[in-house]
Amino acid sequence: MKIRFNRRMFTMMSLFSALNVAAVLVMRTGFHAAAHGVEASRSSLTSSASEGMLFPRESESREVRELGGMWKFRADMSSNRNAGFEQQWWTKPLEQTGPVIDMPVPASYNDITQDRQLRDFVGWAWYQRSFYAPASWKNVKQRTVLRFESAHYNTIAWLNSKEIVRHDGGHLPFEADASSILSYEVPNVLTVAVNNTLTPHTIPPGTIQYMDDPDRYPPGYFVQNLQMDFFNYAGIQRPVKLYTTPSVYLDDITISTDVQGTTGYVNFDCVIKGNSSAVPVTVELLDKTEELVARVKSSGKGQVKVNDVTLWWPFTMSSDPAYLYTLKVTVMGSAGQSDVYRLPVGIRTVKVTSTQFLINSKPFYFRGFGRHEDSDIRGKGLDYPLIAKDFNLIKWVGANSFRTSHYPYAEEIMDMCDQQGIVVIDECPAVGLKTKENFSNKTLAHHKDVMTELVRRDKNRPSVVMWSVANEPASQLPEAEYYFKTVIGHTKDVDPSGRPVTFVINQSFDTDRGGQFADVVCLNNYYSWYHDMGHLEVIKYQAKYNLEQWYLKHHKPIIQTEYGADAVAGLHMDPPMMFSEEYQQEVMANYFSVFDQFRQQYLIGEMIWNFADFMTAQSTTRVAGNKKGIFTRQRQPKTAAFLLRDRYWRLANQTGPRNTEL
Ligand code: BDP
Repeated sequence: MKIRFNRRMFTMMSLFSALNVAAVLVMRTGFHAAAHGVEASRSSLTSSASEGMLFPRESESREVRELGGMWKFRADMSSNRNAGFEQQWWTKPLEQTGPVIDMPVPASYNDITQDRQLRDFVGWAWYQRSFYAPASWKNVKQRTVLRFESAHYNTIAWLNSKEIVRHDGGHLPFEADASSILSYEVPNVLTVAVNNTLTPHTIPPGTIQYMDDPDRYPPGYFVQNLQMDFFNYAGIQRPVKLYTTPSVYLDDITISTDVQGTTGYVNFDCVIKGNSSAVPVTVELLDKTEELVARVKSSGKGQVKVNDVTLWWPFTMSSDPAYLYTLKVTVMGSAGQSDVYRLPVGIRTVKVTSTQFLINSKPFYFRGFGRHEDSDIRGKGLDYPLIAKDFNLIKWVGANSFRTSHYPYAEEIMDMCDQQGIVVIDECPAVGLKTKENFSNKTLAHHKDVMTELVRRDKNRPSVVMWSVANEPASQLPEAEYYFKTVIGHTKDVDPSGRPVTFVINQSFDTDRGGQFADVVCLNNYYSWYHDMGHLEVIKYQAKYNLEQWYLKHHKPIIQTEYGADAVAGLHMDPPMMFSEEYQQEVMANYFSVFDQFRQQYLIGEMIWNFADFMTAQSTTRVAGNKKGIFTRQRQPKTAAFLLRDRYWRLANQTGPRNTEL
């Protein structure tokens, strides 16, 4: 991606992280540094990490309202990208600052217009909209929370010209209590600035490279280099919501489940806020038909016992997969006002041995995908028709799992996984940690924050069976050893349910230093694609040798988390050549023959790269994006999809009762 900036902008971007840029800009416009600077925003991140982040769900005590639709939008195209801060755009209607366009929320802004500059824009993009708050919200006995399901990458939001929240990092939610800032008789104005700059210390990292040669580049020319293989889509990509709770409310709940014989156990730990003294909490477990299974009164911590439990099983492992109970939590507030929150709960266990991955004590074989949140026009914007289509395709193929490569997916997607029995390896956005700088203490501290936020968000989900703390880091570097020991250890500390933790490796078994800390070895390789090009016959040898060596080294189960080949839909070549549909099929068939040798041993899964074609930065190896999908970007099957479908259903039939007719 090539972007033109002047030298001053480059200096600021390269010297300071996106967040620091905000701080510098604000200081230059005369605000008090301590209140608006880096330290202030860091501490607000830390304090928000200590609060709950329960997905907003409606109930008799809670209202949820989405602020979706067309917002006013202006990318700050000023040469230093500083105009928004210099002119304080959050203090006035955005259209009074200059030209604005309509921008849908949620969506990435990059592919909405015909403007190449906006597609490849780096810097602050400004959004604004107004809304009315109903009079019923003007009530001291309740609070109204403003929530962003995510915005990419660094965000500052102002409500009625007052800064209300800022957040460092994409793909994860953040929120703030808006009660004291809301207006009632007049419209409320919400302004949001989002900066997509990636630096060596952001997750994912990136760099700005300055092109100094005046004979070859215009003055001030530089490029933003990505260290990942997907387009850096940006903007408010997931819903913005307002939701209410009573003033005494359930802030967080952590559950873990266990099974002994035919009895299930749900351990719960509630955090109640809004009252200094302990308040009574009633926890009820309801079955699928809303029948009461058990009721426990406590001060927030306890256990629910379920006789003749119906377990949460992955898709195709039971005739009734993905069974969800509802944990209804009622917090008794003052003056008879109670808060009610309903958490879907799947009762299941997860265990890893040296050769197996056990769900409910049964061996689980991951038949899945690496995926992306990616589609035409929307970029990474949340889109319900796309979500529904993708889940239909996942099940049509007979898959039972995917990895959220390479960042946490929307909670609306995670809900579908819980409800449909699709097992998830939940990955954080640490993709492309390649340099020593990417393993600095600064990155490590941020990486730990990100894992805390991810676990806080997804800890109660039955579909999530393992955390992935990174994809393809330079794990051969000496720095990587302490780094992965620390991030994996931290992730285990913050997830009391004890899920296994991994990261995805593309280094060689004899140089990698991080795999020793992972519970499962996850491997990516592209035999006969990135090397031995065109030589399909080497796959059987190289894939076999690699699996054997990794197992010998760690004696841990292995998942092939990526393999595959690009295929341009409709390009046919026989004998197969690279980029043809036939070549993609042959790569798969050769890998399958190796997988079949190790499936009964220690190979516990295969995830093809990728579910669908997706957009990347421009390069000679990419034909308008990465074409390794078995579906096109428009979700039409390539021939490979039929091959995979044949295999996945065959494997499904060997391992358990399937619940869909072929
Ligand atoms: C792997 C990466 C993935 C890429 C894929 C590829 O994990 O993000 O898209 O290779 O090159 O290295 O297709």
